Amino acid sequence: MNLTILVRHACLTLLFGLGLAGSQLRGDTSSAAVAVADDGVQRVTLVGGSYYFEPEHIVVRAGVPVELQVRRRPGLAPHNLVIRSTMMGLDIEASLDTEPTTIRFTPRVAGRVEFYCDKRLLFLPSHRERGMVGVLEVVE
Ligand SMILES: [Cu+2]
Repeated sequence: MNLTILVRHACLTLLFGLGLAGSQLRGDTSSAAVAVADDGVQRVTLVGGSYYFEPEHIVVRAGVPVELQVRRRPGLAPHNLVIRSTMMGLDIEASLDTEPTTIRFTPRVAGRVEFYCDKRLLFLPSHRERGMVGVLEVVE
């Protein structure tokens, strides 16, 4: 009897552990370390939806041109992309369409900056507050 309870507990622990591992894996796929192409450009695709960015973590190199291809998932909610960092020399604000648009920039220095959607409906929380936010990480 006691053994049955013990085994059941072990099974639940295992399932819980697997569940955590699963969410960890999902988090990993949402991160993109961008490779430098033969022509010296770092190309990455960023998709916005209600209310997330995919990937939500982008890693690029400082001093190397970036081509960010952005679009949004179909839907009624308007979305945009804002990336602002005086230090990195970034001042980007672009509305997202279902058709891809290319944004070009070269981050000057290493660091981390949040990218987000600043849309909001009336008095409701902004899309950024609802989770439409990610991190652009610039490394040397
Ligand atoms: Cu939005």
